[in-house]
Amino acid sequence: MATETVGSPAFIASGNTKVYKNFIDGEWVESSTGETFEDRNPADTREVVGIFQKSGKDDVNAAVDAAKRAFERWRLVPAPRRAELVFRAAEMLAERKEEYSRDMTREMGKVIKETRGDTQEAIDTAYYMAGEGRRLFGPTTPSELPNKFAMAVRHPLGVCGMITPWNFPMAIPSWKLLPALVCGNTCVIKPAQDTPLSTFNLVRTLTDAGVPNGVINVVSGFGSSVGGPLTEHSDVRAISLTGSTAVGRTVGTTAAKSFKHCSLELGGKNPMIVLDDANLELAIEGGLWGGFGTTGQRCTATSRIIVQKGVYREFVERYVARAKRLKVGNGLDESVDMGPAINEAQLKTDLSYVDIGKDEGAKLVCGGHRLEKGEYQHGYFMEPTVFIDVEPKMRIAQEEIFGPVVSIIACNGLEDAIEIANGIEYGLSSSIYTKDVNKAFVAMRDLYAGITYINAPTIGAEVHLPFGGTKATGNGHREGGIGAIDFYTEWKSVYIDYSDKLQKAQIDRVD
Ligand code: UN1
Repeated sequence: MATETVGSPAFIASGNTKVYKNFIDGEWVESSTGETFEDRNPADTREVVGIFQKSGKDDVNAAVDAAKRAFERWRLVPAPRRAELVFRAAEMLAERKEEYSRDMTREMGKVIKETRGDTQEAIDTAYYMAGEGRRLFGPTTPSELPNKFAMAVRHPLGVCGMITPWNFPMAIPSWKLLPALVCGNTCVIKPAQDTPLSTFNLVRTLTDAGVPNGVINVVSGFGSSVGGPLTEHSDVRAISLTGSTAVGRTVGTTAAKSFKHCSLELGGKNPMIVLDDANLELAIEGGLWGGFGTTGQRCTATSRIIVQKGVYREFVERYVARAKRLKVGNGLDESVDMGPAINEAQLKTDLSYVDIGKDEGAKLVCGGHRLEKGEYQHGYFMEPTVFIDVEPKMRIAQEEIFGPVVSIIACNGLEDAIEIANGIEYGLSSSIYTKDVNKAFVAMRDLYAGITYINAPTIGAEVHLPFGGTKATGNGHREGGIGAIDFYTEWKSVYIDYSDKLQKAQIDRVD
């Protein structure tokens, strides 16, 4: 097991609470600012899960310098060898899965079943990317000239900066770190300030598996003092951010100034269409899981359900009855369906959208309140909330809330549903419930989003397929699958002339 004893270099004990350090050049170090911040349990804010370094620009600079030096060695380690370390980390993560999942529920709040899934997603990514170490294929192709050979090879970029969110505290860091490592890059990661422990757990596992000093560096802290300097740093060649569309706009603009590769995975307002011929029970179950799983705090959350008029009343009645029965509570209790919001600011946002929805004239039929009594008094809990008779242009149907608030919209049929589904600024995930194969294929073609599910809700992406979206959801890159390898490498075309003559490509041609 990975349980640390007090006196570990990774942290020092302060009473019952561990003070975690930054990880730079293979050393656990305190931040140059001398300041720290607390990682508290959102289900019970009396519990401090850990104390972390509140780092600044000097820490970012030290981490980037270390990563830059390490790159000179790491890029020369053969890719299959780099991948073996990632494979070993997968095996170790699998052994540590329960411990790390419990840590994650304590720092993030989502229920233990889901944090086990999050850790599993990092394990899956590690096994998948370990395999890529023996591929990293590039094309070879005939040259247009005699006695000349042509091929394209993948090269690493150098130092890659990563800024990760709190909703998938281990899975999303793994989507970024593991392909970057296999491709031969070195990394500086800034974990979300609400959930740094899970990133530390992942990085410690990679280090235990043998990833050398300086190849991965962790600098904890806040966006302005860590994320900003990382994005601006001239030695950082790529930035990968998962976060809000507003932050993405800033990071993208800043990264563009120094021509960094930049991957942005941003907001969503994901529609699930339910047609008259759908298996209604399946759609209800899917809509509950997609809407209230992770307390609605997924970029892929099913935040809009668009239901055809023939089944609208029945769907609403049964969906709401089930939503009312969901058990809210501390995610470490296996019987709980939905944990708290991540923090007070998020809870306030969620509740503010309840007022917005009511003011806009949508009908609140479930939830809408903070839960504050008894077992809830020390956490950021809220009832699963459902609005019905929502108009497509209302703010609750347009804006990403990132909480347990579902908007149900009536539609006339497939065409109308697709128009409503696409009528937002985002394009991450989408779904349709129908038994009609023709309608399913039309939806696959016409839903303008990076992901479409048929007869499943908008969540549940697998790591070997592209993950990302259209419009304000991103800037055209995809995580997961081969897209990640594309992002963390750049092409070099190589021409080898064995003719012993000067050959001039297009110039030599005689028509
Ligand atoms: C997210 O929505 O923020 O697709 C990430 C899923 C997970 C990842 C979601 N594998 O549900």
